Amino acid sequence: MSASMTRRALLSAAAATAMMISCGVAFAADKIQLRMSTVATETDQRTKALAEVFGPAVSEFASYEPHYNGTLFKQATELEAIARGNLEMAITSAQELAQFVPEFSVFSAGYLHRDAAHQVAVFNAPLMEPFKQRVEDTLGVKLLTVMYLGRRQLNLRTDQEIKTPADLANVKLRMPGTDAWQFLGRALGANPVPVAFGEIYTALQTGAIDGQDNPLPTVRDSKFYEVTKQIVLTSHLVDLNYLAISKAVWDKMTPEQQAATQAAADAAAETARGRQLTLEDELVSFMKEKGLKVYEPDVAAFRAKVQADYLASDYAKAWPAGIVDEINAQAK
Ligand code: KDO
Repeated sequence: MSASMTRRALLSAAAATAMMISCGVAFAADKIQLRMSTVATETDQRTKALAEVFGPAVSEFASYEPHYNGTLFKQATELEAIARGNLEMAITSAQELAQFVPEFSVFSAGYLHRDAAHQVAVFNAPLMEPFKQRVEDTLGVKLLTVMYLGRRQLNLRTDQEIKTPADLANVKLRMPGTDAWQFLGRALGANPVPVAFGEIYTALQTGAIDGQDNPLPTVRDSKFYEVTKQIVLTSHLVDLNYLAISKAVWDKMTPEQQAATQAAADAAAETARGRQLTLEDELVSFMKEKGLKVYEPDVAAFRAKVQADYLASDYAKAWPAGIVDEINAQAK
């Protein structure tokens, strides 16, 4: 091959590459950017399902860009970020929404949702429509789907056996930072301490807190079992998160794109729910193998105190009349 032919070939290859790159850039720029911020890890079942199921399903028209471990926005600041147009998507919670739409605190109440199926039934029931509408009107946030986090259990670094709420009287229990979370900690009988999710491990390790509460898959994923001694199976909150998207971004989508985004969100949530439920069943033996004590306390005593505290609280004053009965009626 002559030198000039090699040069011509190289030049045309370079030109083709440049064209591909510029097309690619133009193509990417045409796509809807969906930055998703969460404090969850990359190995959490929900974020994994979003990356595996949601991202690919919308990839023709949107670029799904997840940011984990609170690196883009800190815990509980994501909703404001969406409201201000600085973020497109987040995994949020009823406790966070309650800061802006007080009646959402009903979905943060302990011993209310029975299980994962109950969460889905409630989210899709007509009773949920005014809640979703208020979030759209107040924050410009659309709640796409409900994600199952799991049954929250107490996970302590102390040895003392916990039977009833009275046994938690002097326990410094880490709860997430918002008021609705702190209230749950007090309703359990503990002394709640606000700590961001990403700081729990160190706080347990150093003894800044006596314990934390999260579902077993989270205890394993974030390795809290390494720095704790026991798990008390209170199941005090069948916890949920919502996948949230900016309403402004949603409104710019075509009806076909909206339908695809909705279906992708539901499919990812369904995948994650199945995996999370399987893990919850398996992880009791995992925790025991790791040397933790795992046992049931007097759950009826916890349920009675927690439910009574919620019903007597200021939160309950913001709940629409009859809503607890309507939520209960969605349970199978
Ligand atoms: C937590 O901070 O304990 C919590 O479980 C609260 C949930 O609402 C959710 O934010 C969750 O953290 C993260 O998704 C990490 O699992």
